[in-house]
Amino acid sequence: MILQLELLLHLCFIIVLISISPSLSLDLELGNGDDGFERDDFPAPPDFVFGASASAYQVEGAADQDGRTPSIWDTYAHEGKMDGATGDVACDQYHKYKEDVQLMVKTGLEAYRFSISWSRLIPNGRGPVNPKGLQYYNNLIDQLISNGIQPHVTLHHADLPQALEDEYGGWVSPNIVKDFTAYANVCFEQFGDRVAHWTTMNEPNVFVLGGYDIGFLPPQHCSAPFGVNCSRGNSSTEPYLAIHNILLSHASAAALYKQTYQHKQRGFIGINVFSYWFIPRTETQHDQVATQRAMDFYFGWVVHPLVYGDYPRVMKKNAGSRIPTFTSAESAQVQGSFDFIGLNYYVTLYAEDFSAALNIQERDYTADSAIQIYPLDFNQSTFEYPITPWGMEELLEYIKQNYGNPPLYIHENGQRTRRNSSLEDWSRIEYMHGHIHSLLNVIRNGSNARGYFMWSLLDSIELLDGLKSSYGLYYIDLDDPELKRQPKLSAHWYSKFLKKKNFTPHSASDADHQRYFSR
Ligand code: IFM
Repeated sequence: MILQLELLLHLCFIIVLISISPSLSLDLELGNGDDGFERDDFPAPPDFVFGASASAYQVEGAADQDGRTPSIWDTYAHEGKMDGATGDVACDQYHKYKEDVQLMVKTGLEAYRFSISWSRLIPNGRGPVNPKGLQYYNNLIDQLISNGIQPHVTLHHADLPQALEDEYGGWVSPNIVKDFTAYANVCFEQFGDRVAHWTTMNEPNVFVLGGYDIGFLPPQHCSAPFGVNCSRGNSSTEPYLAIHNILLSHASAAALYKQTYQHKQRGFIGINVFSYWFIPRTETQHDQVATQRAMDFYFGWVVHPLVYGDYPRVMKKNAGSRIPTFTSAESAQVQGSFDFIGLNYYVTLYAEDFSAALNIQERDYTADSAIQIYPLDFNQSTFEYPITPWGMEELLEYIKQNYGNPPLYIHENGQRTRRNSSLEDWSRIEYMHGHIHSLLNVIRNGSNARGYFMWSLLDSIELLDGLKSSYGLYYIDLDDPELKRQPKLSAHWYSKFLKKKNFTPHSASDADHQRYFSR
């Protein structure tokens, strides 16, 4: 009782302090206390880095400047599909990169993960390199390095050049392998003397499902009844075809890097995958089997071929002849074609058996998976993700046990809040605090994790909903012509942590913390 009263008084005290002076309260609340872990508990850079992530279309802007041509996201956004938002200006990092690097320094970031806009570097996807595009990425990389921030570069973050989509249908054509490899070659050749961490693709499983099955994301391929309002596509076959060509493109670029560049540039190449962690909706045998199937369909679709040279058995069984077969040469090239796996983890979901879907003659990927998924908290009225770091622990343990414990980066992890909501983003602090603590637990348990990148440095254009949500450490009012960056509480908190001070996110109760760390 006394303890509760003390806690209540303490919380009131914090609220009063926050309303009087945000910076004063920050120093008091984020700089004190000891919750049992700090930056130095993790390996030091370069063995382990903390950073933040972003992607070209979401932050760069300057969409039609200096020779850049449209990507499939420009087309989609200009058709009004992103709530009226476009990446035409976005956060204008193209012009404000120096300012943004200074924000990173101020925050204490050790690494910055960004992507290259293919159609800025090689307009039209193939052919001559755009000198101004080259100059921009050279400038950004140099700026990062001269400020002691490690660049981690993604080659493809959902923004395929529109020209390649128009010419041969992009990822559904095998022609893409040659063009992607040529693009990767330019990047390795031009930037590889300074960039040591290359990721070929960002979460292909998400952009393929959105773009080729349900068809609500670019390039909007789909077929009824699985997706509607698409002018082309085949939801039963194209998602499988697209992932196949993505894996072959990744493997081809990785082979090129390993054969031609790695020995002199001493870098690493990997691929990124999005994954939920799943738990069975009920304790029935059916739901338990469905939960494993969910992991095979989400995570295994991309990672199984990389580790074992083929798709998970259950995917081949359920998709039959619709999932392409690797020739033995392709399988050999794909298997082992990575130095690390990048993981985008946000939340844990329930999986429920839905084997009835397998009785339907014509199926898409979702029907083939024969599962239904649900959020953990059915009553959740807020926009924010339930905080489930224990799911990330279990996912990393699963990868360790089933996929040979590869070197791994958490490439994306972050809390979603409503755009233009409070700068006092306690839920983001609680979210990051919980996940970073969980990461430490799994590292202590032998997981081969090498870094943590929060999503995202800035409130950028959100690919999934345009202007509804934001993930940034720094708030930007996208209507402000100056696009001023303003730190949220989470930026201060991350900074305190990275600068090796102890911290305690006092807005969560001890009970909350207990809840985050165990199921
Ligand atoms: O903003 C996206 C990002 O582009 C890809 N991963 C998920 C993020 C949040 O939705």
